[in-house]
Amino acid sequence: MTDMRAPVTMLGLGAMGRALAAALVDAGRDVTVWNRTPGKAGALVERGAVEAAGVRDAVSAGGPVVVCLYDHASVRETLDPVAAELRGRAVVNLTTTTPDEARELAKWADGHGIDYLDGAIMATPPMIGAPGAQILYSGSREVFDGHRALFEVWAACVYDGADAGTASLFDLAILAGMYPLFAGFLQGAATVRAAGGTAAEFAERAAPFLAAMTGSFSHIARTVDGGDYGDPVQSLDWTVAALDAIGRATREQGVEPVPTDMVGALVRAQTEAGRGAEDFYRIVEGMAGDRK
Ligand code: FVH
Repeated sequence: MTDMRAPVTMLGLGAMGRALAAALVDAGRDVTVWNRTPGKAGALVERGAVEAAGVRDAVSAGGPVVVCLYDHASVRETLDPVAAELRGRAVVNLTTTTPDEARELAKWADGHGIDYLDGAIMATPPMIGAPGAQILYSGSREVFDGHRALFEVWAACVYDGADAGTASLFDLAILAGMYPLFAGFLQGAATVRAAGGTAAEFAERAAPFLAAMTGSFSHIARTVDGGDYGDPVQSLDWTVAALDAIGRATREQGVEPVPTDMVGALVRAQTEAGRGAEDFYRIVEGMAGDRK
């Protein structure tokens, strides 16, 4: 069980680090903060945090060490010099890393007798402590269970198992869905704006439909996991025609339909291989090297 009065150290006061530290301070935790470039702790110190002059001072405050830095390399650069001080301690790394980078950090931690938990934040800084924020964790179960109440100050938490790379795997796979969706949304916004409308009126119409479409993820997932694309909701041939129409409508407004052309390339690879009557979702096999 987490002792909510126990100290916690926070390394990294970028936009996300500050949001995480602020939530802990507001929850009454005894928080020591450090940032490479001084001057970012002012508001936190006013609310009760202690600013440490260096990483060594920061970790000497005790309790779990939460790391939220730019990338994998900055985490190693920051933690390497204090590895000995961290022996027997819990390190929770919320920095975005690839699965292999997370595993490398877990191995590094193991070699120094450090208990390592990796975390992937599925939220933006203003969402921390608010409904809708989620953080995925994987790695040390003991650290997850031991500090769960602390994690719940930030967001709903999910433990994804002992492999430290799993949280990063899901994180970056989810973001792989978000960026093309945003790019497609922006293609639509550019098209509507070029026709004299506003992005705001486009967003009003797009949001309910796109939100409803995420309801089909479980059906798509069942099709992909089953590997049978023979009973299509939307065939690849039909999708070629739909994407062509979207491309023409976009170009009519002088906008380049780069995001939908990218989807078109995936679809055409399938139709050119003679699979036009199969389900659109079959493009997943092309991404995975078309082993079927
Ligand atoms: N902000 C967000 O919306 C996303 C949401 C999902 C998860 N991410 C990840 O969280 C990590 C930190 O993100 P951030 O938003 O706090 O990032 P920045 O505001 O850019 O701050 C970066 C901090 O990292 C420090 N830093 C950079 N390089 C080093 C280094 N070599 N040694 C020590 N510290 C370093 C930087 O320090 P400074 O530039 O102020 O001195 C900031 O504290 C990130 O992995 C996101 O992917 C956030």
